[in-house]
Amino acid sequence: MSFKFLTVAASLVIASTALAQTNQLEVANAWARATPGKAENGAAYLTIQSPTPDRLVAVSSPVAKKAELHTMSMEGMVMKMRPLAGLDIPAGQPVTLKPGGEHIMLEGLDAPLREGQSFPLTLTFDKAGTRTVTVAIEKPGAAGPAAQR
Ligand SMILES: [Cu+2]
Repeated sequence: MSFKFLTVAASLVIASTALAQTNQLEVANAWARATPGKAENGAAYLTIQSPTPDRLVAVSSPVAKKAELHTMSMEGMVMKMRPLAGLDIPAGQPVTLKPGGEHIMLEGLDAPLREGQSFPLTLTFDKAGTRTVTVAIEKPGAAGPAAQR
């Protein structure tokens, strides 16, 4: 008589993370559309990722008199923009500001945003403090950032 021992190896598969581990809040892929000559306003877009919950509370840029966090939504057939007091950044989940949604409004541009140029943008977070990123200016009507640089 022989017993067959089935050894159930409780194999704890520890998934190795291929993703870049960040231990602090990061802002990436900041971009804006070029603006036509007389436009006084522009918008900037970017992606924010944080390992811990945080909140974007203020934005500023030297190229505009005022920078504001905005949200955009359809109300009936009309696109409406509203200022936001802040934007929550959940832990570990990238938050992307993009055309048609949340964006950073640049009001009172000193000069048109020209394709190929860039400008600095400073974001202030509740916990992570400030981050200054370089915003790449893409062509008018661009749908997203060009190849990551
Ligand atoms: Cu806006």
